[in-house]
This record gives sequence, C-alpha cells and structure tokens, in this order.
Amino acid sequence: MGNYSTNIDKKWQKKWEESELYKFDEKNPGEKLYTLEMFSYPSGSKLHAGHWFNYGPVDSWARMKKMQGYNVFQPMGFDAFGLPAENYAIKTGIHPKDSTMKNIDTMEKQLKSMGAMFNWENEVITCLPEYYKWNQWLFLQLYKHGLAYRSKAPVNWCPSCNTVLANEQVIDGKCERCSTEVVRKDLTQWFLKITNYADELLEKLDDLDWPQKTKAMQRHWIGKSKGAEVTFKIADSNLNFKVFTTRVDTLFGVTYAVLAPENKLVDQITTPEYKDAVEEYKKQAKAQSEIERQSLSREKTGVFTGSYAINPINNRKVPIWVADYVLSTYGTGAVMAVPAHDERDFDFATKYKLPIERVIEGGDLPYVKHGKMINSGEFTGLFTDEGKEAIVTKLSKDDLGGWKINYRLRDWLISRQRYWGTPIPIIYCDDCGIVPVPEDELPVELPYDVEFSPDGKSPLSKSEKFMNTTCPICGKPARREADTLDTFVCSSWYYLRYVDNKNSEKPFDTEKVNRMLPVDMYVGGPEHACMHLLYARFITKALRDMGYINFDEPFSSLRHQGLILGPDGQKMSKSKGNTISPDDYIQKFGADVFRMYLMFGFDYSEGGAWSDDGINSMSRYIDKIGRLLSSCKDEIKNPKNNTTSFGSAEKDLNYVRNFSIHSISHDAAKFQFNTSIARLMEYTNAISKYLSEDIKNAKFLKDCIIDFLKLLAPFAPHFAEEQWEIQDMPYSIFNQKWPEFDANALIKDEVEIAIQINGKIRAKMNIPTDLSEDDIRKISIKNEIINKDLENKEIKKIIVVKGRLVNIVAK
Ligand code: ANZ
Ligand code: ZN
Repeated sequence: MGNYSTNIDKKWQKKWEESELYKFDEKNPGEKLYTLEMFSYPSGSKLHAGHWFNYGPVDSWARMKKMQGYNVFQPMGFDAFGLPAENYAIKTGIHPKDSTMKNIDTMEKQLKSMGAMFNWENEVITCLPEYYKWNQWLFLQLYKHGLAYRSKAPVNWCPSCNTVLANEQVIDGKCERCSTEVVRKDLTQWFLKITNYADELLEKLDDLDWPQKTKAMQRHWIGKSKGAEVTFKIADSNLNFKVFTTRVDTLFGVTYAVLAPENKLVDQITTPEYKDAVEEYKKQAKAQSEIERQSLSREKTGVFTGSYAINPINNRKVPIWVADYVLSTYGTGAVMAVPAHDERDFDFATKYKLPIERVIEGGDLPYVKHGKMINSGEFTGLFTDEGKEAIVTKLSKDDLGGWKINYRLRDWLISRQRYWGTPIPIIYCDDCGIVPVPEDELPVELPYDVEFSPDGKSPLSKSEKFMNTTCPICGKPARREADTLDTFVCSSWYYLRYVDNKNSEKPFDTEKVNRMLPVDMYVGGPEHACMHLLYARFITKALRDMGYINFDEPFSSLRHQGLILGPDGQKMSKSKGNTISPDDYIQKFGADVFRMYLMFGFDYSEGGAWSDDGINSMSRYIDKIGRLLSSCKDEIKNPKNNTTSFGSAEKDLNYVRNFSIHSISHDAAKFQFNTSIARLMEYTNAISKYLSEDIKNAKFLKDCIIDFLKLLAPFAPHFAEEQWEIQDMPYSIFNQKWPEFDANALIKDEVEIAIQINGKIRAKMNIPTDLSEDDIRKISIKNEIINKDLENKEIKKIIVVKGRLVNIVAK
C-alpha cells in the first residue's frame, strides 16, 4: 500500500491555511490573475462529482499559474437564494434560510477538503442582507437611469412553480426548473432594459476568448435582424399600422396583412359583423404558448377583421386578418403577407383561399413555386438587395417606411412571486405612485416569518408587517412591493463583490474593482450561455455607463466543463441510483487521487462516464510515485555507483524531463489536463528506468526529481507537497518557480529513417541527426537488409529526404 491518505490532505490543508499560502496580496508583484469558477448553488446538501470536475482542474490550472509567477485570486461563494430551497421548505417545513445556511456549512467543509486555493476571506453568500442590500442598490441605480421599469405584459407563467419566468428560463415552451408547460398571463412586472445593450452585447462577442458555440448561442438569442418597417394605412379610416419585414423587395406580392391577436388595433378595426368571430379567436389564441405559435408545421388559423389595408407601394387594397402565427412581442406585431415567398403565409393563403402572387421568377426557396407573376412597375426585375434599396428609398420619400433593425432579445423580466429572494426596494403610495426606497434605508430585509406555501400570490404580500410602511415622500401609509428579484440578479454582479466583499459603505470600491477585473478565466457549465452569462455582460455594461466601473466585459476568457455521467453513461440522478458520492472516494483514496482521476479520465470540456477502474488505477499510480521517490531519495543520499558524467542514459532521461516540462506547460494552459497527466506518467517511467541503471548521476537525478515534483504539484497538491518535504526541500512547493524547459535537450540526436528500394520500404534504421546527405547515402547501402537486396542490382540513383527516408532506385 502507498503512503498517501486523507491524513496528508488534512495536514497540508491546515498548514496552507496557517501560513496563508494563497492569501491574496495586492502588493505581490506578479500580474493579477482573477480565476473564477461559477459559484455553488447550495440546493442539495452536498458537493457532487460535477462540482469537483468544475473546481478541481481549474484549481490545478491556477496553481500552475501561481508557480509561473501570477498573483492568483480565486474566490468562492454561494448563490444562495432561489426556488429549490423554497420548494424543499414547502415539502419538509424546514425554513429556506435554515436549510440553506446548513447546506453552505457542509459544502464549505467539502470544498475545503478538495484543497483548492480558494480565497475564503472573500466569500460571498447572496442570501445574507450584507449582500442582497447591494442587489437592491443595483436595482435602484438601474431604476434611476431608466433601465428598470414596470409594465403590464404577457409573461411566461409556470403553473407548478407558481411564478413568472424570464424568457431565458423557458426551454422549448417548458419551465427550465420543473419542465411544466409554461402558460401566458398578463401581469404587471418589473423589467430590466437589457435591450438597450443588444447591439453592444452582440458586437463585443467577437473579441471574447469564449467557446465558439456559446458565442453563437448568444448571437442567436440576441437575434439581430435587418429589415424595413412599412406603414399600411387602413382603408376608409385615418388609422394605420406598421409591419416589420426582412423582404421589403416582395412588397408588390402582398395579398393580405395579418395582425397578432393581441395587437391593440384589432378591436378598433374589426367591423361589427366579424366582432364575435374575432373575440372568440382572441380567446383561443391566449391558450397557446408562443413556441407553439411559432411552429412551422402547426396548422395555421385566423379570422378576417372585415377591414382592408392599403399597400403603400401600389395602393392596392388587401384584407386584414388576425392570426396567431404572428406574435405580438416581435417587430410591430403585424406582418405583410407574401404567400408566394413565405412558407407560413403560403400555408395560410392556401387554407383560406387568399390570392398568391409572386414578384420574382424562378423562386428562391423550394416551396415558392406558386402564384402568378405580378407587375412590379418600375421595380420589375429588381432582386433582393437592389430591390430593397429602391423600394425603401421610395417609401421613405412618402414617409411610409424606412430601414429598421429588430432584435429577438426581450427585456429581462425580474419579478418573481416567490419568497426566497431579494425584496424589490419599491414602495407604492396612493398619492406619490411608485417610490423607490431611499438608499439609506437599505436593506429592505426579507422577513423570516412568512407563510410561503405557493398559491400564485407573492408570499410577502401575506405579511402585513412587511407590506405596511410609510411613503418616503409624503409620509402617508403605503405598501411595499411584494415580489422578489430573479436570483440571476445576484449572480449578475457577484464577481465584483468578491473583490471588496466586506465593504459596508458601497457595493464595491471602484478602483479596487477596476484593478482586479475583468475576470481572466471564468469556468462553469455551458447551460448558462443565454442567461447568467448574458445578464452579467449586461450589468457590467450598465454599471460602466453609470460610472461605477471602467471595463466593458466581465469575463475575458471562458471555458466550460463537460458533464460527469454515472457509471452507466447516464446523467447522474438520485432516482436512477447512479450518483457518485465524492466523499466516499476522498475518504478512501484522498483528494488528489480523485482530482487526478477526473483530469486524466476525461476531456475537460466533454466529460464522460465515471469508472471505478479508472480511479483505482490512478490510486495505484500515485502509490507508485511514492515508492519510486523514496528509492530515489535513498539513491541520492547514498549513491552506490555515482557518476558525474552525462552519458546516454542521462541524455535520455533529460529528454523526457524537458519534453514533459514543455508539453505540460503548454497543455495544462489549454485545459488539456488528460495529456498533461499522460506526460507525467511517461516521466515517471523514465525516472524508473534510469533508476535501474548500474551507474547513476545522483546530482542529476535530484534535479530531475525536483522538476518532476514541481510538475506534479498543481495536479496532486497535497501529495506533491508531502513528497517535497520528504525530499528535504523547503516549504512550500507552491512558492517554487515552475520549471522551464531547455530547448537543446529536446533536440534528439538520433532519428529513425526508412530506406526504400524503388519506392518500397525495405528497412528502417537510426542515424545521427547531423549526418550529411552523402554520409546518409553511404550508410544506407551498408545496411544489412538493403545490402542483401541490392545484390545483382545496379544502383541508378539514391534520393535522400532528410530526417525521413532514403529511396534507392536500382535495376
Ligand atoms: C414579408 C416577407 C416575405 C417576410 C418573405 C419573410 C419572407 P426575422 O428574420 O426573424 O426577423 N414577421 C415579422 N414580424 C413578425 C411577427 N411579429 N410574428 C411573426 N412573423 C413576423 O423574420 C422577419 C420576418 O418574419 C418578416 O419578413 C415577416 O415576414 C415575419 F418572402 O415580411 B416577412
Ligand atoms: Zn406618498
């Protein structure tokens, strides 16, 4: 058995803490390196393998960077508000605050058992008033700057979570948390104006060192669409409406127009004989989710309003319909329908027998083969871009149209009808209206004693003590806002608070934050692409524009870890019984074996299925290192056949040593931990081989061991620190300089070449790298096999491809 155990973990964790080994010191001359893993969500009571996979390898990366001279800042905290704790409370009766604080306590201990270089003195816990006070402050600043507003709007309502959801929290029409079908509700809610930043959020993506896929997802989510807005007047009335179109070049092909059922104009233009049908249709449309309504394959439905619109390009009258395939929340909530060129319009026109007329011969999409060509007058034959330009120019002269950019991105809905969150710091007064809570009265504390069983109403509204207050302006009795903030508000700026977490005057000191940010390396799950990562970018930009910070982007580099699956290759879940509990393994093998296994067994961004064999063999590898190093120590202390010369055995080991330094420095920097550990294993074997030599250079061996331990240290920190001490080296290995490779040692002085006769490989041989072409010719025909093959043949020519092969042309 090896000698590595959890006792060694504990010994060094204690020593590191006592000696403040990784306490962040601003005066350290090294370049700052803000390394951040997405903070933990204390919902389950324990860390799972996924946490370890997120935090362990990143800590190894940070440790290497520390040894390379960087001044590493790696804080940790808890994203402690949110639904799971509240739902757990409803089930068990345990108050969310109690269960959350208890979970945090357990998770802190577990995180410490990992032996990561977390700056615990900078910890942030979002459910404590000292943090959420600043959430409220942030909300007030956004409100003052016109970036927070209240509005009645159709919102996504999860009937099971009993709360509103942001668009980002609706996945395929279902609640992100519980997968219940989301319904639409009209509610007055608070929104943040993220759409003000749509363009910058899109543009600045290009410069970020982020995974391409994540950038693509954000681009798609923001959904910039360039088109035109065209005004249609309503016949026999002075009303009009605008449509948004990306194909203004098809304007001549418009045969009808459609308003979304929610469009306010619908009631005004519906003629008496169609009123009943339209009312009925509107009711029906309400029950459909937006996702359903957008589906291409779904059968289109709609009703006629009895009114007509006038096509501004040719003054033709076209019927106005109401149909739910047009969304009220995109563009203008109205479209010009061109059934010859648009699939949805085509389906609709076919069903309701509306005319189909095409403006371009030939068709630009497979389904567009229908309708008769119509006369586009002076615009005939003008295709796409040219046609668009000409038509928009004409329309804008008549003040009936212009270019328009639309975004798919909607404002961020932040009100939640739940208890376990930050109270929104707003007061409603009958006389003064919406009144922000004065900053010096923050925090608006979340009361502990509240009936939070969900019934669709905000739990806080049931606490009279909380609700009743006085108006800060006129002093009359007033009511508080009963909704709480989306927990994504907490995580949209926590990386700023870490830097200055004890500040009680301000959310953070501007200068400090400007020095420490952006985060240099941010690591977490890819599922946050369109939520957290987008919100954080928005809040950073908003704070910048309000003058609180001076940088544009929060996270310069971003990496995602893959998913560790159960041994059956399925996602770990308690119900499937395939979860891996890190604690048991740590107990058995020690933290380093667990960390090393995760790094060696999986590609970091891909993850994969857990294997007990894998972790067992990692444990054996660590034991093997222990045994090897102890025999090296004996050899160095009492060299039997010592030499001071540097022969071929030394050269061989030196090659592997420098190759390891070179490769590991390169691979680990790129989060290629598995290949880094493979190099360590090769290096171990090379040391072992050298140890079996009869004559050894003890001084050289010692240098090799020192480098080996330094290379191992980031990956197996406790074990390497212990071995470092065993080798009588001064504390701490993490204060050592990362080794640099000697390029000369990497020049192999022999190279293998192939020898061909008439293009067929006949033999291989090793030759010195610095041999001249002539010498290579001579040496190759002397090779035993070749020599034999060439008997009775005449050599016509010998071609040398240096470092690779020799081709002998012979007859
Ligand atoms: C006429 C037309 C002809 C269109 C054609 C397309 C093709 P993106 O690219 O997503 O921006 N549209 C506009 N507002 C809509 C709404 N609220 N609900 C449903 N559809 C809407 O799509 C823009 C196109 O989607 C617009 O261009 C409009 O149809 C439709 F051959 O106008 B188009
Ligand atoms: Zn008032």
